[in-house]
Amino acid sequence: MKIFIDGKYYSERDAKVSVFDHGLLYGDGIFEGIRAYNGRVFRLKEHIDRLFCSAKAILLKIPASHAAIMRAVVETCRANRIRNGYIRLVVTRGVGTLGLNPNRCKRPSLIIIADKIQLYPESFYARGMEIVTVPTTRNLHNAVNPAIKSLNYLNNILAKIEANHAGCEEAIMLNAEGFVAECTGDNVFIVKEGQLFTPPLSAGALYGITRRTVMDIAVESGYTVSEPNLTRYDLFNADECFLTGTGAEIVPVTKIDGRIIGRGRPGQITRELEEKYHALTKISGEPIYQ
Ligand code: PXG
Repeated sequence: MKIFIDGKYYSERDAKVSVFDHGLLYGDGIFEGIRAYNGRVFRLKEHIDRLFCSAKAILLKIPASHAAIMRAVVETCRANRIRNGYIRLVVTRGVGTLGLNPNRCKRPSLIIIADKIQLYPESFYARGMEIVTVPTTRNLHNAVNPAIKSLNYLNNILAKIEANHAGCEEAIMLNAEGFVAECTGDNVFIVKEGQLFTPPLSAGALYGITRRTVMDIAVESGYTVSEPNLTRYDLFNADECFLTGTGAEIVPVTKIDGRIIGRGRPGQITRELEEKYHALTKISGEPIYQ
């Protein structure tokens, strides 16, 4: 595997960052998780847009232009002969001194890893997955804003551990007011009486790129999509529920906190959206090979 670090490629063994990098010392940095399908990088522009928005929010100056990062992602995929895979893009604050001061970091580091994707088990897609709500809440907007895809994911990791303790692979996180925000690495949707609902971004959800894509597909297919505040009650009484994310794509949910959702199997609208999403991933994206 060839890993891109600040303009050069390194083998897996030699791809290293300093112990003085503030990405490691303080989680001071940002990332993106992107997928390649069928020789194309899916929604690349949108991921790089979000990377720049995260950077702006944490006052990090990315040491490359939007276009240069797009090119570097495509080139790293090509260098690794990726047709279908997963790309992790990381920008750290860079090497500094012990102490929080980001001004001591001379230059941010840009890392690109293009690898295979680790997926949820096939049975989750075939039969639906069971999830739980957990005690750890989503961060407040005036703390580390949950819209920032920062390297500080400890809040989500704690929620994931809580889900694992309950025997589940994913957690529904509520915000401090008790409204549904999202999962630890996926956005959440419900279907009720033929309409789609997903929590508003103001509830503390990440501006998910799969979320946006699924909303667009649903509207094109004639469904109404709205973004009201949702409570656990709304989830329990939904006809269908599914999660969206770059890694998960669209995964049906059939049980939440012990309550069976709808008929206890993946719903019809969920299936229709899955099919349309997969069709789109096959034909859309930035070509890796000319
Ligand atoms: N919410 C959170 C908190 C996320 O981290 C999503 C929603 C879905 O967003 P996209 O844009 O992917 O539709 C994410 C993204 C991982 C991993 O290793 C998870 C994500 C991204 C990359 C890697 O589990 N989730």
